[in-house]
Amino acid sequence: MGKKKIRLVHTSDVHLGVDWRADLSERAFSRVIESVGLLEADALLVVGDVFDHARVPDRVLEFYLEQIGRLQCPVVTLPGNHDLYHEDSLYLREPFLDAPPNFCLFEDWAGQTISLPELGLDLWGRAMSQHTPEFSPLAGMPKAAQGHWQVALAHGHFHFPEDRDQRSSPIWPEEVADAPCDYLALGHWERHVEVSQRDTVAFYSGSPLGASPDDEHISVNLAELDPETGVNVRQVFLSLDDDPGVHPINASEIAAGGVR
Ligand SMILES: [Mn+2]
Repeated sequence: MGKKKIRLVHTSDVHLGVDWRADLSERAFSRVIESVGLLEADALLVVGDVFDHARVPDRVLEFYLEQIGRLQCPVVTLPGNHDLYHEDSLYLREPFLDAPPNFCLFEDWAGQTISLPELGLDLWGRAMSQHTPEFSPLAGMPKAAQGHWQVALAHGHFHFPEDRDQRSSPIWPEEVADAPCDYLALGHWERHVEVSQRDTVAFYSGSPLGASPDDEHISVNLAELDPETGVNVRQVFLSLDDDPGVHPINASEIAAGGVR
């Protein structure tokens, strides 16, 4: 069977539980959840730093899971450096025992594939236990299975060729170029940035609010994987208010001040 056309919403760095604007980060994530339906996406990818720190109260964990429970489609979460996966990880706390069935989490430090056979999609990522220069988010990515899309999730710092400083969780241009995936969904940076190399399409989504030119919109990445036209990724903005009639808009409309 050949690949089919699928659409993925990609977000990261939501920082739920952040002290200085906890309410806003929750509203933003709730709009990310609604974007999945508005954009008719097949799955939601949350690429690290969902939570701002490991001591967020259970209420914040419950909020995240409740929001995921609003969707029918898979929601795949990769731990980041603010919400590490280790023995004391917040992902091992009680609320996660009651996670909705569509909640999927990368838990393997060496890397694991989460397969969504109904979409012909394999998702690969490594759970981060330590944010250090030695942790290599892309190391060990397997070859794509024939007839499946392979999308990789990675939370780390992309080093442009001219970068000289050694940062934690590094992602190098050559690694991206050689990565055997159709789309590399990145997290860790606040803003939306494309870092595609050769044939590998790679984007940071930016945080829902951090990539926005104001605090009245959120943005997400919409990745469309089409067997005929290839992989197309664009940044989509939505109004932060929950008027059910709002429709996705684009950045230039916001820049022009034409959207309320
Ligand atoms: Mn991060």
